[in-house]
Amino acid sequence: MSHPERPTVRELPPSRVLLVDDEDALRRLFARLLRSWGYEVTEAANGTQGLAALEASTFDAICSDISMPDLDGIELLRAVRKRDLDVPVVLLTGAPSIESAGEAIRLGALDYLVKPVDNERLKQSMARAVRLGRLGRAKRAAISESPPAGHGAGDRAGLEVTFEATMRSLWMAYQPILTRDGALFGYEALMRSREPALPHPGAVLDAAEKLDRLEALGRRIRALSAMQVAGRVEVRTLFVNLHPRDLRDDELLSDDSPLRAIADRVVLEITERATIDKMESLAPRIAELRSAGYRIAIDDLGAGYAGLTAFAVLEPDIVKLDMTLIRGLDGSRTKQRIVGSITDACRDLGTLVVAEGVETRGEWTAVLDAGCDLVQGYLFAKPAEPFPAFSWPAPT
Ligand code: G
Ligand code: MN
Repeated sequence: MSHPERPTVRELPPSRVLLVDDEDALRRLFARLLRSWGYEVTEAANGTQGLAALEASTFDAICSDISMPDLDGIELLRAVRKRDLDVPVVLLTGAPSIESAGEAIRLGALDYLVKPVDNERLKQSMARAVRLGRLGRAKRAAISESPPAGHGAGDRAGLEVTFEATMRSLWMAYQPILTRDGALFGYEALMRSREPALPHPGAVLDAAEKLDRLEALGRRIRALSAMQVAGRVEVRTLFVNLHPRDLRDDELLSDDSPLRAIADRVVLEITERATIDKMESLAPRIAELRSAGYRIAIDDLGAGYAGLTAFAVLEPDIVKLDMTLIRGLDGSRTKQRIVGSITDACRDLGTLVVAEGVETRGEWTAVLDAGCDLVQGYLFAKPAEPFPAFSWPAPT
């Protein structure tokens, strides 16, 4: 039979507090208080004893007097920080001074209380100290048990290591883009990572942005895809995604650039999501890229930005409709109207329209009805290692 009073939450062991004060009577009083609040207390009569206790075991928090002979509270705090211990320290003083308060803050004391200390104030202060101390311990335990990836994005050094591993593990997936008749038009190159800590392209881009490595990432992506496509003459057209930052990289135009060497087969995809600001200043750059032989596509058209700025400035050779417009196109009159008017406008301008993210036969039929020139999506082929085959199912 189970015990009805058994607690459902696992009980934590009592938090451990190191109490340092050279006045015996006062120390005993504080110790009694701390124990009455449920802490396990170790007493030290001065800073040197306190330091010895810290070397012998771990504590969740320290409560220390400041003025003590030999090693005082500030010196103790300094010694603690020098040992890389981030245990929270609450300082008590009978003789407050601006100097000691300033030094306490600089060394990261959690609190600075003036004697006679209000019990309730001390109780709150110690509760906070112990909570933080426990958190610090849990974090250190988690870090020491997990590989560098576990350090999380907050740890720059860890992120750098992970990012370098990602750069080495980078590979390009390709997804076919097909004509209305099911002929191969080209492939879109899509960045993929084998690094478990940064598995998604979005996470790789975020890390590159945080580390200011977007340029290196973009160059690697372009070099890899250019290398894989250069010798494959059957790949007539290669679609490459550019981060808005890549537009500024002169490498795209350099004679040594592997992509530039095949520029007349390359369509640069510029996402509508990010280029909306400073669009005008892009115009000269786009012109340069065009004269180098590249074609330009607007990616993710209709992803939420209603304006036509991107269209007017880029004068794209190709537009790629955002997947959200394609999803359920067969069932939505509104989406059909939007897609239909885009394809009408593009026909007049001589711009080809790609329907991206076609997943079902129904969507496919609707895409053809709406007048899209090119199709891409899981229905035909998922992105895969170079160069995936595709299927051409009979439309419904
Ligand atoms: O932003 P951009 O349009 O470049 O993103 C293309 C992404 O869409 C790729 O990561 C690719 O894997 C994914 N994708 C390609 N085809 C489909 C599809 O049919 N359905 C869905 N949900 N995603 C797709
Ligand atoms: Mn794209």
